Amino acid sequence: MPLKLFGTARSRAIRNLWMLHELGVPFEHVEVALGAEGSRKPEYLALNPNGRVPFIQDDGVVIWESLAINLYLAKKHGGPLAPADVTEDGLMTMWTLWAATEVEPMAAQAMYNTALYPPEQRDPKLVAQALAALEAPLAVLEGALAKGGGHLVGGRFTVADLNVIACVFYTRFTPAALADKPGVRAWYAAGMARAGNRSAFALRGE
Ligand SMILES: N[C@@H](CCC(=O)N[C@@H](CS)C(=O)NCC(=O)O)C(=O)O
Repeated sequence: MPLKLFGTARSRAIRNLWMLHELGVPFEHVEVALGAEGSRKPEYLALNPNGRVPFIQDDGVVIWESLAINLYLAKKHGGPLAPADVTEDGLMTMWTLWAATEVEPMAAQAMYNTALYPPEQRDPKLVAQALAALEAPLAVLEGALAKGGGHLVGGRFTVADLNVIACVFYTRFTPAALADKPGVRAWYAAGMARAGNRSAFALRGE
């Protein structure tokens, strides 16, 4: 049975669609919507009790958490995106958890309050607060990319770059966040231009 990915492309499932296209792994995409009409229906709650997407079913196991799914896929299928050894594995896990904790929450706050919430619910104060909180981690990222020759681990594009770009993606409605980060901008643009990324984002019409 091929791997099954559950979750609409207009959700964090886009991260896994990107990864699966990079790897060229055959998979079935189950376009589950968000909430009561989708991810919270009993048949999906039975697979992911969080009621959220994405999640995968692979070899009889269900794995949720979009960024963890990508680390799993990298290690399972190998190749240049995957860790070559335990040191790279540690670094890729480090960058992934860093993105999930230091970047994603604040970037999401900026994104929702700039573009995704209905206009009357957007709070510019929260956007300013989020951008201020992102300054330090994005400076760390700029420095790491300068040191790493434009990549985070191993001098090549890996799942670490993919997972971190997937979180930096949430700053796309607040370009001020990256205004003084030319290294981050170039790395982000190169990642988003990759063939695997384009094939995945085509599913969102982007
Ligand atoms: N940390 C989780 C977050 C998953 C998540 O919040 N998914 C959203 C879509 S991007 C969702 O399913 N929302 C619907 C709901 O919570 O009912 C991950 O990265 O997979």
